Amino acid sequence: MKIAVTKSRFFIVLVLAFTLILVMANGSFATPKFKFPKVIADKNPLHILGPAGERFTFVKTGATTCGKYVMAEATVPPGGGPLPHIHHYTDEWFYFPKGGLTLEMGSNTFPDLNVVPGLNAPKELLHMVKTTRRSLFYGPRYYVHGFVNNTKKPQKLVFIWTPDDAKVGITNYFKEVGQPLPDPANPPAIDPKNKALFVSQGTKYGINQSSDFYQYVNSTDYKFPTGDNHAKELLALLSPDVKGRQTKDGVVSCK
Ligand SMILES: [Cu+2]
Repeated sequence: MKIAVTKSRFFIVLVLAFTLILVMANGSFATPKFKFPKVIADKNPLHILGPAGERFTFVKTGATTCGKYVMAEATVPPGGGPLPHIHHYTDEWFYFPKGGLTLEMGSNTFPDLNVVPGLNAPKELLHMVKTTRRSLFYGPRYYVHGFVNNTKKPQKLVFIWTPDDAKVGITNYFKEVGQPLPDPANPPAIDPKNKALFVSQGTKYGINQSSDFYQYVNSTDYKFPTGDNHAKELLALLSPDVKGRQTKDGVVSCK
């Protein structure tokens, strides 16, 4: 009997070790595929070229979601993506329809806008993951995070930030630091002036934005934490814009 128990324990340990090896070799954790709901876009959505190269289409903003969230679809060119940064006022979801992008996330929180890793706090170890098709990730406020397109072709990404306050929301941040994008298929070259604004204007919107990859970071690994992606909360947040509660002009009545 004792031998049988010992054998089964040994077998469980063997399976766990084998799974861990597979996960580490692959460099990414398998995430359940997320079915992104069809959100009814605002009419004449705002197009902005982000200083990190993202071609944003702001499908919804705080102006039409009662300040609850902003949703942007983005195309990220090869090499594009923001350097590590921290949000203090907003939580963020990242949805990767085709995968392809590499997401980065630290494990410690930095709840004070004036306490910055590498400046007056220890630098962060950043965990990376090569995202897969239809994966959804949640990035709560106060964590160092970023992403990069390490592939040779443009990659898609959908962002949701919550809330989107009229004064300090993400929409206004990108309006101030980005460039107008009249034709998303033909983006202009990124102006260094906008890259500088991206960093210098961040704190006004509750964002610490680094200007160098290793400014907040001391090292990286591929041990991305398998946390809750808060899919249920995201679906609840988006639901007023999925189930047809809009008025004719697409604006939800905000009471
Ligand atoms: Cu972010």
